[in-house]
Amino acid sequence: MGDNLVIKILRNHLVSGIIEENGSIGIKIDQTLTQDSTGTMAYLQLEAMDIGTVKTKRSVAFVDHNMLQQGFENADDHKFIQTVASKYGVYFSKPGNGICHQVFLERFSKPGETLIGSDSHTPTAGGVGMLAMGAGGFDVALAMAGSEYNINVPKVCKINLIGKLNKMVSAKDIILEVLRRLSVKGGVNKVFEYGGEGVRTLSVPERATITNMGAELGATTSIFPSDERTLEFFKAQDRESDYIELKADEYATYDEEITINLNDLKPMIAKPHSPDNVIEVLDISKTKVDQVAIGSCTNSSYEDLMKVSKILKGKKVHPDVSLVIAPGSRQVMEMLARNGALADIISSGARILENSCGPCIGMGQAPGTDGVSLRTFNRNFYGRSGTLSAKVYLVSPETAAVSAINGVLTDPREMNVDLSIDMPKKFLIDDSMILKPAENNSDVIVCRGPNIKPFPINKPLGRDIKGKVLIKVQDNITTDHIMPSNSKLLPFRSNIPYLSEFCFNTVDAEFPKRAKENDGGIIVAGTNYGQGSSREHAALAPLYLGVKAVLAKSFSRIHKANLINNGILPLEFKDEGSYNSIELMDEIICDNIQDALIKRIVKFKNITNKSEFNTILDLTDKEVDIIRAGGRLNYVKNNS
Ligand code: MIC
Ligand code: SF4
Repeated sequence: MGDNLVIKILRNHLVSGIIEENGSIGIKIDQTLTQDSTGTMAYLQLEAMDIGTVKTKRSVAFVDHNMLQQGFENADDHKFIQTVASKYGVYFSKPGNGICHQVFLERFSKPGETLIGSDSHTPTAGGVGMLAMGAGGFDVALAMAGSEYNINVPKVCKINLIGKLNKMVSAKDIILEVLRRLSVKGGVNKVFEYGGEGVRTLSVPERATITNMGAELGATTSIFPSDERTLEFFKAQDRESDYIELKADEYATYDEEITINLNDLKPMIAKPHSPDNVIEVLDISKTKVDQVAIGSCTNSSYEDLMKVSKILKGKKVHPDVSLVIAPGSRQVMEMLARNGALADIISSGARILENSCGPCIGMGQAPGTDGVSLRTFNRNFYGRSGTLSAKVYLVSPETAAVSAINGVLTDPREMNVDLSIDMPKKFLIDDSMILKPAENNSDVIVCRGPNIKPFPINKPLGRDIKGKVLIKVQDNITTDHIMPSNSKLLPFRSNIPYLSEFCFNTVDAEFPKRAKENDGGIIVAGTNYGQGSSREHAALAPLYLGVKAVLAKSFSRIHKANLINNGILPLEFKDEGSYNSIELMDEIICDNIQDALIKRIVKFKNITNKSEFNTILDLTDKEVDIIRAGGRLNYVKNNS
């Protein structure tokens, strides 16, 4: 018997706890990343901790989300992040340098190291054998301050890849197949470790597509071994010295194992409005398409866009289709420009966007009314595109490009193009848009625009928890439902009072008003509550509106941590009947919450319908103390 790769990395980074089933551990974090839409808040929290410069091996701040500068807000936030990064010892990747995950993979990733990022797609770096996890901004700020990162010991599931992909079938189809089999909650408390002979048929960018979208499984992270293909990538990035070989022991054991035969895979598609709503492209081919969008941290690598350019070369985008393309990084864009591929793309009639998240986060390119949009992205949650009536489908770059030409959804295997690419032995290396932190940080003045408002801080927990049920929602509610993002709202990520007016906007626009009129209250939800984005704002806005507890059938990992960090109780229903017994605006009370914290069972009385029910508080002792203190900042201050 031997160790799998995940256990090896965890063991090398273990700071507290024991690696055992259902255990909770603290690990050392080597690197952190932030992006601008969660970063402003993370750096405000870092400042509030008052720790001097960061204690990690390397921390990087990216600007890639809030790129449209329709008013002063985003530009001010970029300046805040640039100056605060410089002051606290953090590298700064300027707007225009690319999407955080793509640039991190190219320039900073390191096999065997740990990374947390204030973005749920941080696992992208698992493509080179990093143990990379998404986290709330506060947890990232704490890691920068040198604290351990706490996680539940995950189950390790091996995904055994055998065979080789057929022509026009791609890495995106592999992860869509995994999502089809396991669903958006199939990965909760698991790490997916890829292995088997099929691994070596996949390049690093292909592996990164898979680990990136592993986030949609609700997984803690996903990881590939680091092998000769990884070395190839590091050599091309002129970072051979960052490479080490990493693999599982020969007789490594796993908690679960799944096999995917790559030879059998077909082009796949996720239908609206969930990434696990997956079928074969052929099943709905000929659906009329209005918009095609290629890019995002899932599919914007040099390799992806070279394939797209080969498909588009000498052809024209269908007259009824708007094709938009956003390369993942400046490195990718410049290489395409220099080798002529960009000219082929432009000549086809594609619209070129800047190297950023763009339409993936609703920063422009919202589809028209009832529009059908095919996207190479990772999320198609309701309303995320900016158009509530739009139908967003997730596909591979091959399917997207071929469909853009035909004007209807097309199985790319219908087109006969040679997509083999000679990968350059050396990528174009120019790190001039990555700014080093100041050598003398006392010289740096942090610029703070007027849109940056203080963030809400909870009060220590009292004797009871009492309130009205302000909203009752179903299963799989995403943080996009709780705290929507689009080009109009994203500029206010550092202004919680304003943002909170839009909390649950696409589900129930009356929620903020109801919360204010009732002096806060309780949220009731189904399974997998808070899946998707890591945005802490989905906890901060409810906190600002006075939410004291969320009662759900189950929680997503990152959102649960965000609730705890903000002192909001995450409670799990014991049975379906309890969930069913509660109605909107019922008044519920637990009159001895302090005692309940010790027992980990919280008993509620429903004053409105005179019933009772129990909920479970599945927290570690430290998390209970954080809740008692009224959130992480109070806890850190009390314990320093
Ligand atoms: C996303 O893809 O949903 C985002 C926007 O990148 C988020 C971060 C955010 O909400 O700012 C994420 O994935 O964590
Ligand atoms: Fe950006 Fe979209 Fe990736 Fe989120 S999923 S980091 S919005 S490209």
